[in-house]
Amino acid sequence: MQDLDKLQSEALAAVAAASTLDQLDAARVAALGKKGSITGLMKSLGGMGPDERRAAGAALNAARDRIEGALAAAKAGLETKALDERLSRERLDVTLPSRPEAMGRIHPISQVMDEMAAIFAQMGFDVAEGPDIEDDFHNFNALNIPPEHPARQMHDTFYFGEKADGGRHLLRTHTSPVQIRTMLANKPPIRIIAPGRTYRCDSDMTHTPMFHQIEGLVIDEVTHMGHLKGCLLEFVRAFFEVDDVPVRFRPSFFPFTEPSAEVDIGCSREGGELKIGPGAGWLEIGGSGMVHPNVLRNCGIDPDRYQGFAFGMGVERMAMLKYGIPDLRTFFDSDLRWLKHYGFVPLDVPTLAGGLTR
Ligand code: 2U9
Repeated sequence: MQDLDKLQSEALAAVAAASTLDQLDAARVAALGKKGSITGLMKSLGGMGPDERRAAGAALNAARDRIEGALAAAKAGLETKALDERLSRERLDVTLPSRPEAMGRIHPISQVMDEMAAIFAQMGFDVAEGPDIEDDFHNFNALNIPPEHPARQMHDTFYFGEKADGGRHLLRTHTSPVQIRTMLANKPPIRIIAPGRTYRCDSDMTHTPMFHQIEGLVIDEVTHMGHLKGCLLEFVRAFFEVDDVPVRFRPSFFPFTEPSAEVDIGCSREGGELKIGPGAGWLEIGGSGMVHPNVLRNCGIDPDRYQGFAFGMGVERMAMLKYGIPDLRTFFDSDLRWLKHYGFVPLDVPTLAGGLTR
């Protein structure tokens, strides 16, 4: 027992010297393990007389308590140190952008639809949406397109099987049913754009079976053709970021508008490159007109009191013109090299104040 002070000092020194949890455990085993130095002294208690054992036992218990206390304190200290080191090593600033760089790109179709929505939102239009799967009424009848109209022929429209009531479901051939649904559900004044996917059974160099349109509709008591032209003029100037784009209306025919006009914008060719702005050339960008009284009537709106205009544009065509994309079919190839070239950085959200495209 004369060794106790020495063994206790050695054990406490080993605990103090441990700089890792493994070294600390080794110090514990050396003193208090099965074959440890203090445990060895505990075993010698059995060979002592009662008085001697009481005194030695108390001294041994005190030594063991002291060593255990030192072990617990050292363990807590080492664990805190290890955690601090790990936290500083693994520190993550969640406010930083992803690294090494933002890899994804926004598809030009999405970008152009966002740009168009930003321009029309500034003019006070709401964005309306509707289902891709429509019926004869919303896609055709309500739009003053009679059953024998060419647009209803099977070769243009993707039809589903016949419904129980004899009607048919179909993939919408334009976004116009969205405006029909809006007029059926709301009273004028109405001022909406309807961007989205449309489908026609047609596929060649300049047609894909799925494409995108953006259409606009304004209905109130006073809106006339002059407002239509002003609205589209404002739009093309903002969209092409050119101040003096000429806009020309050419008389046309659509079943859902009367009068109707095709919309052209001025352009020139400089060394083979197309430039939007004043020049000798004209480019068609869409169609427009005053909403046909029959269409208003079909939607429960009194054509003797209300009137308004509508227009439609193809999104792919607008994207090709603005960003010089030569081939329509490449929009749907899912080619990552193409997307890296023509796509947009996600954080560059188009706004009029910040510039549509920086
Ligand atoms: C309602 C009333 C009228 C939407 C219109 C056009 C003219 C038009 C084409 C442009 C290019 C389709 O993608 S495209 O081929 N669109 O020429 N669209 S007027 O008129 C409407 C729509 C809804 C209730």
